[in-house]
Order: sequence, then structure tokens, then C-alpha cells
Amino acid sequence: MSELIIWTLDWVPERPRGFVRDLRLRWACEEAEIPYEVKTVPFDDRETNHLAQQPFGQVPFLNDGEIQIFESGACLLHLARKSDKLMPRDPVGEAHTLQWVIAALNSIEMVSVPWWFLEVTGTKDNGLAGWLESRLDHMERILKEREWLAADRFTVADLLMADVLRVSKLRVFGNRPASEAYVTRVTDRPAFKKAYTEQMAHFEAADGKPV
Ligand SMILES: N[C@@H](CCC(=O)N[C@@H](CS)C(=O)NCC(=O)O)C(=O)O
Repeated sequence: MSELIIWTLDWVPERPRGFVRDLRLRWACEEAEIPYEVKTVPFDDRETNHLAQQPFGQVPFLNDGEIQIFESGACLLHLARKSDKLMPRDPVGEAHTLQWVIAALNSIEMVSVPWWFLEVTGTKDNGLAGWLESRLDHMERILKEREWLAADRFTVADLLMADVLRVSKLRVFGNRPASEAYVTRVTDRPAFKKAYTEQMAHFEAADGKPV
């Protein structure tokens, strides 16, 4: 049995499959060759069922021995402490990795998720479009100049930034070839493909099971 347990939902509808954030943790474990198990909480009752593990009733969360931790970003940084495949050990490389992990969450996803929500709920005149456009344009400028965000190599910051940027609605929101090439480059990694395939299989296997 693995020490490390990634918790996700037992089932989700088709649309979010391939995007549920347990994928970030699966992917990081695959990159770092950390063995893990996946366990589930029920999709029904998710608002109230596991508040002791994730105070907002969401997934993912992680058990690692006596450590229990939630928030995908915090879980990724926890995993990055275990392997220099995810974060370099020199102070500058580490600082830049941390910086871009937080930027993915707090400068891009902080804008992209509310924008996406307004889009999918059919809100006319999505008032966040200008804000998002500016953030994505800055990312495009940065990604034109470099292959990786930190330390001139793949880090957990790329994993997270690519996961934030790979959402299809964001990818068609303006023509940003460097960002597109970046998402393709990062998600071409075998560890992403394995994590993605396994998440898809996990939810498909639950189709038709009595709840
Ligand atoms: N900030 C959280 C967001 C987690 C999140 O949005 N989880 C989604 C799945 S990807 C979820 O549990 N949705 C169900 C719900 O909110 O009821 C993180 O990064 O871990």
C-alpha cells in the first residue's frame, strides 16, 4: 500500500473529466515517480461530506503519512519538497518555482476561473474579458522568451501553469501562439498523458455504477 493517497470524487459528469484537479497531483507524482493510491469521496453530498478533509467540500486533498493537506497548489508544493524533479534545490531556482506556482494560481487562475464561469453560464458581456486578456497577453510575452517558467527546466510551476492554461475556452480566447506551443509542450510529457488517461478511466469506470 502506498503512503501517499490522492483523494478525488468517485464520479463526475463528462464535461469536467480530464480537468478535475486531482490530475495535478497525479501528474506531479508521475513526474517525480512517487507511488500513490487514489481514493474517493462521493460526488453526491460533496458539499457536506468531507469538510474535515477539505473545508470547502472540494477535491483534491492528500494524505501523506500523518500529513493531511488540501488545496491543489499546497499539495503540489508538498510533493515538490520530495523530489527535485519538481523543484530545483538551489535557492534561486526554488524561489522562481514558488513564484510561478503562486502566479499560476493567483494571477492567472484567479481571473480565468471566474471568466470561464461567466462564459459557461452564458452571461452576456463578460466583464472579466479585459482583465483576462491582459493577463494572457503578459503570459504570451513571457512565453515567447522562454521555454520554461523557472530555472530553465521543467518544474512544478510549468505543470500548474499549463494545467491552468490548457482549458479549451482559454486557448481559443485570442491567438497566442507561444502560449499554445507551451501548453502543447508541457502536456506532451508522458507523465501528463498517464495522469490524464487514468483520470478519464477512473470516472468512466464509475459510469453506470449504482450510487
Ligand atoms: N482552490 C481549490 C479548488 C478546488 C476545486 O475547484 N475543486 C473542484 C474539482 S476540480 C471541486 O471539488 N468541485 C466540486 C465543488 O466545488 O463542489 C484547489 O485548487 O484545490
